[in-house]
Amino acid sequence: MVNSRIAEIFEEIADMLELDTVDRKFEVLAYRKAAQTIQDLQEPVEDIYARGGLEALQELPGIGKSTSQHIEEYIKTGRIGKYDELKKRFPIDFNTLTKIPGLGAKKAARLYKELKVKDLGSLKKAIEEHRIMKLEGFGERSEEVILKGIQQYESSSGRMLLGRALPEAERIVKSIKGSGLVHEAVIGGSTRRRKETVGDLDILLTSGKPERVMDFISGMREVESVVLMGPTKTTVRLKIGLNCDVRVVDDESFGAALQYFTGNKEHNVKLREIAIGKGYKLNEYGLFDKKGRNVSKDGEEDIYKKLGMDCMPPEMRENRGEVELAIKHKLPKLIELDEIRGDLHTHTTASDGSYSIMEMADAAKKLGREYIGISDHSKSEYVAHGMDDRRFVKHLAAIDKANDSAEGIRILKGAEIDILKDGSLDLSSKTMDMMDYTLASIHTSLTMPKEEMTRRIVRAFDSGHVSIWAHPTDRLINAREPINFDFDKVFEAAERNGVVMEIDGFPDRLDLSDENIFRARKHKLKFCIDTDSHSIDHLSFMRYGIGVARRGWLEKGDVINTMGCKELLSFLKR
Ligand code: DGT
Ligand code: CA
Ligand code: CA
Ligand code: ZN
Repeated sequence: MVNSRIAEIFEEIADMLELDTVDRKFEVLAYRKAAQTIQDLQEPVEDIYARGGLEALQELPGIGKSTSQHIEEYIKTGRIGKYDELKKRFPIDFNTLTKIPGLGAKKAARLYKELKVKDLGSLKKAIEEHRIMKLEGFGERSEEVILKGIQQYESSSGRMLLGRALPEAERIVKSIKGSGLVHEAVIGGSTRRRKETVGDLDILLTSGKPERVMDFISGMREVESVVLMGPTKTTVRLKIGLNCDVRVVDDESFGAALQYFTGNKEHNVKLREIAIGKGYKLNEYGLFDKKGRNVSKDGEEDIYKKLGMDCMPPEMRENRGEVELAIKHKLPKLIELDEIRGDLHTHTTASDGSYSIMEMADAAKKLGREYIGISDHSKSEYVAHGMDDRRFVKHLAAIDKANDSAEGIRILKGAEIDILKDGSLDLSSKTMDMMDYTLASIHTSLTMPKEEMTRRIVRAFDSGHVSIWAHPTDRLINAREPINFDFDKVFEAAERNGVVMEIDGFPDRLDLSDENIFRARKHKLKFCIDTDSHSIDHLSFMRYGIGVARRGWLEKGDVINTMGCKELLSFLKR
């Protein structure tokens, strides 16, 4: 997709500008901001340009005169001159190298200058030959760190964040439906189960004209090439760097095929065994009785019913005990997106967000939210313009003022407060007491040993000033490992102090993860599903948070932001 490519180019321009001998910090920041905006757009940037030209582009946050001209240039010519020029000076594969944990643009550039390392291959060779540890300021330890980073990069690459894969799958399904050639078009596989990363997309269709459908698909603008083309099964390579399997089945096989292409393999195997035990045969074409008749033509629920169980939501189909519960008719009633009434983790221009308090509130209202909590950073997040006590007091007054003039939405006073290295919090109690609630989170010293990290977190909770623990493990999917701490000790401290566990819906975070939600559920803990929005476009990330929560089997009653505002405020006051 053009959006991702332009965002990538802007990021790389920023990487290269950072290497310049003169300080170009502001330009660098401008390109990074522009990259973020383009990446977050909900529609193709070509469409915005087609509608309103350069002016429309410049209305986007962080897009200025020169970045809008670059976008125009890219749309018209497929190139950006400035990028090509810089690339001549730095022929380095930044896109890959900077994704390796432990290796930023600056280090990559030094490795190029001194060792002619320009891509992953030459980097591995330099490590093998121990040439990096001989460089000044690198040493044996950084060679190890880079090596570990490469391993992490290689084991994770190939799986795409759900936050990128799902919108792409939805666009594809929409245009397939628009072709008029299909009866049904649905997303299956891990995307339908809302797994945090996706290996490939699986799309299931029913149609009387399978060959014409396959032709249509190979010509779609999202498609880069055809990997494999058959009359009922096609695999295409998408421009965003993901494969997509498309299968066409007959109408009467639809339910069985959807069942087959949704549950993970272990779930499906278990179901097939149960089918055999009941004298059936289950495969992607149907549920067949002893006489070979397809007895399930009424969708996937019917298959589960005929096998003697309730049909569970796709997010549960991972063979984690759901089949056993379904047989006993004891499935939980999972939380739904429309039960969410507010969002408690959002940033504004007061720290590192792109929009004002009022703009965020208006956007949240449009999504049907009844309240929005503003939670900007505290002072030790200085790169994010975090605020000290003095600035916070003014900022809280600004929230009050915005709240007075806001209609149809309540704006709550919060903060995202750093848990410092020793476990103390980054704001005074007096300032925290002026807020409706606080988020606390860790952003620094992430590699502390387990015991020390556990003490740090427990001490923060025991202060009695933490309402919600934000993005608890601090992992970034495919990019940064989670912090190391004793789950049981920390969850016990949370229980003791009434600290709520956040499920951060930001696609790179999804933190707590589904597995950690399972761990947390062994304790008496409540959860809060947030978006960690830095822009109005991020407010819709709530659905990813809901996906994880459902994969962790959470119900409405487990999640505090399903409460109405009044009830929530009295809950947070305890
Ligand atoms: P992914 O693509 O790695 O993120 O994960 P999935 O779950 O989408 O896996 P994928 O694309 O290999 O397969 C799509 C669906 O097909 C998946 O939901 C399970 C099903 N499936 C794949 N292989 C088998 C198999 O050997 N037996 C059975 N019963 N089902 C399978
Ligand atoms: Ca798949
Ligand atoms: Ca597949
Ligand atoms: Zn944070």
